[in-house]
Amino acid sequence: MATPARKKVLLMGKSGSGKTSMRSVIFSNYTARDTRRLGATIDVEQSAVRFLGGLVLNLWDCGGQNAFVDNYLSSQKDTIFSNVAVLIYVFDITSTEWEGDLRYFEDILFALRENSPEAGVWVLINKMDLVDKEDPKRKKFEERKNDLLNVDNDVRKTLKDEGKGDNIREVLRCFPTSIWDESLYKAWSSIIHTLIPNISLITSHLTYLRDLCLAVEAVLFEADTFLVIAKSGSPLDCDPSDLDQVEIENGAKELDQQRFEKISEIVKGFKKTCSRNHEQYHGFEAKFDECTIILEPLTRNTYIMIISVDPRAETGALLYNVHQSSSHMAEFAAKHTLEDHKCGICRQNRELKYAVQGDDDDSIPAWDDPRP
Ligand SMILES: Nc1nc2c(ncn2[C@@H]2O[C@H](COP(=O)(O)OP(=O)(O)OP(=O)(O)O)[C@@H](O)[C@H]2O)c(=O)[nH]1
Ligand SMILES: [Mg+2]
Repeated sequence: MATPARKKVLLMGKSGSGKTSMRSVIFSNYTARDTRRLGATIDVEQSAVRFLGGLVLNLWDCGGQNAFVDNYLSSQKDTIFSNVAVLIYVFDITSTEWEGDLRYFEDILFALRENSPEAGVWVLINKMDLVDKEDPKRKKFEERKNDLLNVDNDVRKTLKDEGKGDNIREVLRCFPTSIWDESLYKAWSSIIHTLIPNISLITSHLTYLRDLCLAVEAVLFEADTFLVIAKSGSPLDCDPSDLDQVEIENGAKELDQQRFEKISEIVKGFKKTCSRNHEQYHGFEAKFDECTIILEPLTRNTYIMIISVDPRAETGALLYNVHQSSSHMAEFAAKHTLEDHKCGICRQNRELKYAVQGDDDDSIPAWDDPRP
C-alpha cells in the first residue's frame, strides 16, 4: 500500500487568538458564527487532513494557555518541534500585550529553528475585522509585521553565531486574516500551495489547459475546503511583474487580487446551504455577454474553474476539455521521474522529482485520483 506524504503542521499562538476557529472554518465546515461556541484547546489536538491523494496534513492545534506553552518549550520540546513542515503562528491584532506576545513567539521560533530548521513559518495576524474601521490603512498590521521580521532576523543571527542556522529556510511570511472574510482563505491557500508536491507541474498543466480552451484563467480548488491550490499563468502569490502574457493582455493586474479567495468563500458557503437542504453541489456554468465561466469537478479531490472571454467559447466545449484532461491531471505526479509520460509537459519536466522530504518510496500515490 502506498504511503502518503505526511506533513506536520503546527498551529500555535496565544489562547484566544483564533487557531481552532480557523481550523474549524477551513476543515470542518464551521461558519464564523459557530466558532463562538468553541472552548479553549487543552494541550494539543491532533487531526489528519487528507488533502489530495498524495498529501496528508497532520495538524497539531496547540492550546495557547501559558501553562501549555511552557510545557511545549520544556518537557515536550522534542515531540512538538521536530519534523515540522510548517509553523502557522496566530496573533490577535487586538491584543494589549504585544511585547509579551512577541517574547513568546521568539521562544517558539528558537525552538522551531533549532529542531526543524527547514520548516516554513507563516504568521497570521488575526481578527483584522475588529480594527479595520479605525485603521483602514492597516498601519498597525504593518508595524506588527516589522516587529515580527525583526524577531525573525534576531533569531537567525543568534543561531548563526552559534553555528546552527545554516539550513534555515526563507524569512517568515505574514498575512492579515479574519475568519469573517476571504482573507482566511487567502492565507491558507498560500500555505497549502507551498506544501503540494509538484505544484509547478500542476501549474504548467493548468496553463496548457487554459491556452487550449482559449481561456484567460484556469484555477484549481480543493474540493472539501475549496482552498485555491494553483492557477494558470503565473505562480499563485507572484508579483504583478511576473504575470504571463495572457494575464497581462487580459488586464489581470487591474483585477481584484482576492478574486479567487472570494470565490472560495462564496462557493463554500453555497455548498453548506446545499447540504443543509440535503442537496449536493455539483458544479456551475454561466454564459454572460462578455465571458463564459465553468466551475466543475476535475478529479476526485479538486474542482477547476475556467474563465473565457472568447465570444465563441461554448460551455459544452470547455466541459469536454475538462473531462478529457481529468485522468491525466490526476495521474501525472505519481512517479519520481516523468520520463515515460506521453504528455509533452510531463516530458519537458521529466527531471522534476516528486519532492517529498525524507520519503523515497516509489509507490507514492498520484497527487489525486481521477474523477469518480
Ligand atoms: N472577531 C473575530 N473573532 C474571532 C476571529 N477568529 C476567532 N475569533 C473568536 O475568538 C474566540 C477564540 O477563538 P479560538 O479559536 O477558540 O482561539 P484559540 O486560539 O484556539 O484559543 P486556545 O485554544 O485557548 O489556544 C472565539 O470566540 C472566536 O469566535 C476573527 O477573525 N475575528
Ligand atoms: Mg483552540
